[in-house]
Amino acid sequence: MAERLVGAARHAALQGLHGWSEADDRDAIRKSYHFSDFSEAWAFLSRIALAAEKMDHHPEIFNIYNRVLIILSTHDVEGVSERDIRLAQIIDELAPERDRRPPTP
Ligand code: H2B
Repeated sequence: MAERLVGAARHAALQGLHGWSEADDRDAIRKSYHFSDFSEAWAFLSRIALAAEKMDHHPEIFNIYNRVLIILSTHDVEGVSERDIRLAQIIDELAPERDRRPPTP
């Protein structure tokens, strides 16, 4: 059974991630990505899907064309657990360079 991450352990876990932030409206973490087109965005999502199935932990995914928003939480604890941190790390490894918007000219 997962445990909800709180206090110092939660702080340390979030510090170890790259570009993830706390959701405003609930206990969850979120990160947005920006790709060059829909095809690249969907390839990323396909890889996330395989990783999520493998660990039996599934992100909330929102996609508009080349933009992707991922939200992670653990239903059982109604909050963030180590499982979310692990999946966030895996997702970061899948697209390390794609988490920022390209600079505007
Ligand atoms: N995904 C997420 N994000 N949170 C969960 O608590 C969760 C999940 N639970 N995927 C899993 C599946 C659970 O429902 C199954 C029964 O293992």
